Amino acid sequence: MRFLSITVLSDGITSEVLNSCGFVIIELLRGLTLRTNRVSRFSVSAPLNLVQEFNAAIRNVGYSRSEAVQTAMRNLLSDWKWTNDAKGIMTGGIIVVYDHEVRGIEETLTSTQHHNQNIISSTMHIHLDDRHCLEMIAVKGEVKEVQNLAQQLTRQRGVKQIKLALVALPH
Ligand code: NI
Repeated sequence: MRFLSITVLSDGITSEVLNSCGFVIIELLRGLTLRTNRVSRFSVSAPLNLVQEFNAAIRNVGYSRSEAVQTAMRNLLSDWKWTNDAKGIMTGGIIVVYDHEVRGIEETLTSTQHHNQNIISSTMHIHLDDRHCLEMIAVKGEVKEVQNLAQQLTRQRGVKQIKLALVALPH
């Protein structure tokens, strides 16, 4: 008799399955569990070096890949939800990391910022290495507009990371 365990992608639910009849049973149970827990499976494409770094980092923390991706998804949702629910004038910064060798990225980022000059106070450009740049865009404005700007920047090809840090104006 062999003991096998499978981990099912859902809210941290792990099923220990006693298997004596081979993988058919496991697959059946997995299908059943997936249906009953309303779990969705999906595949993700990412650059190899990003995946390697991710795997090493989560190994250190003792996270499974599914748990780590779920945490990242929740963090992203709570970041955006926070700004979705917020109203009024906020101030802070948008940090954008991008690959300046991607064709057209510099022009696109510049023109996006020109179109949003009403909410941008200033931009600091830092050359990170031969290929990557970081822009720290200081913003102040209606939170919806700031969020729109961040979303426009996020969609640009060549943009690798965006962080939005906003605070309400003190009363
Ligand atoms: Ni640069």
